[in-house]
Amino acid sequence: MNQPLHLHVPEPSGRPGRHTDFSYLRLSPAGEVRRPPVDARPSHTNDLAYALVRVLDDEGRALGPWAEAIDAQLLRRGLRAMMKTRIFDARMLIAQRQKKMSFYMQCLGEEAIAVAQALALAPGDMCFPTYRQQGLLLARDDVDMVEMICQLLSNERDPMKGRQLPVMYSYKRAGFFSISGNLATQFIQAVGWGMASAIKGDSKIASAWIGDGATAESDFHTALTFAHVYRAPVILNVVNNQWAISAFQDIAGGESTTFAGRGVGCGIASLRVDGNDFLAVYAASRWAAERARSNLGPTLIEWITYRAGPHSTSDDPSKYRPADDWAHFPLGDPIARLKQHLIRIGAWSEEEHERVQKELEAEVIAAQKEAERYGTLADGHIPSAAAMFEDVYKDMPEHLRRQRQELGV
Ligand SMILES: Cc1ncc(C[n+]2csc(CCOP(=O)(O)OP(=O)(O)O)c2C)c(N)n1
Ligand SMILES: [Mg+2]
Repeated sequence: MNQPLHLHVPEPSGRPGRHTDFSYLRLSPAGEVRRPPVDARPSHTNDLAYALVRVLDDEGRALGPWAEAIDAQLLRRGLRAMMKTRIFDARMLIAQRQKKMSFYMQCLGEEAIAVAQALALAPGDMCFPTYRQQGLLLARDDVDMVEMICQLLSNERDPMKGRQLPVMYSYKRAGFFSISGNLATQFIQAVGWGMASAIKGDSKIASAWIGDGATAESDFHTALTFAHVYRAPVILNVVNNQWAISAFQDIAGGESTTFAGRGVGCGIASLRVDGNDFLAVYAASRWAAERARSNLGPTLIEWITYRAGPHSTSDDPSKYRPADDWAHFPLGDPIARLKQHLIRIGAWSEEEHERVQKELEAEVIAAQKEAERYGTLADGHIPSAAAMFEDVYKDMPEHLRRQRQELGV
């Protein structure tokens, strides 16, 4: 008899009390990976889907063909925005623990991905983010932090009127499409939006966001087919932060291949990039944006990063991975790495870092104080129940009017 068949079930090397062997990441040295011309054929990016585009080395030097001449002022803006995002997350996490809001999700360790891409896109472009791209909003100066916190607190000034989970923002004017809790829908929506932009003869592009785990949804694959066939003007971001709640990225199909490889397989130009390297994120985003804007079609970018915090305030990662895993993650901390680079080129200092940290903490605290004046979940100042009947139809139909009366609101 032949030997009995068995299935392979991927298992992470690290578990609570056992260190992760990060050699599975397959890193390339900084500066080593080539930069193809912006009009490269998708099949000519095959090697880039399995290597790792990196610019910053461990000493903070910018190396290789992806190291662009970037104005130091822009990099300082990027560092500030990442610091602000981290401070914002830390304060909101505490507010959730104080029961002022029902739920919160941090992007700790992943700040560079949203912030650098926000700086690489143009006004009018539309992002279809997940719940971990708050950096897209916090990198801008036209989104009021007070309003963002009101949404988190589900208070009387919540622009979503309590109809969305906290963190599920919506800012059309800032190119930030309403967040869907249904994973992977972002990809098909962004490809559709990009196709519509092309059908209208517009010049705006779309940017789609998805996590490693959510790529296992069929929407991901459908979006890749449409994007490839019609050469939709879209950036397809796959944020591989190694975890999908408690499921390791191998379970979604990251073992012995890459998520970027899926793109090349579908005829889409694809890059695998160090997501904790601000300069690499900025350069790769610009490359992809230029392709999209020049009718050269979509680009899939897999960002390698690490979800340093819990999945959400409802999660306890110490149950399924080593508690100190992030400290051993070989791509480090995006804020520390950009700070080191800026100090190295004489555009930042330890003193300035400390001063900006204090300034931003004061800014976030002031915004939180003001937002709390309009109520928190703890003090019951939540939107009126009457609001759930509004905005459903242009004119309220009779049956809803009756139901509202029955509720007495
Ligand atoms: C279609 C769908 N399935 C399952 C869930 C529940 N869920 C919410 S977040 C999550 C994990 C997502 O992991 P990943 O895509 O890697 O993104 P990350 O949270 O790591 O940023 C799951 C399973 C959901 N919201 N939608
Ligand atoms: Mg993930």
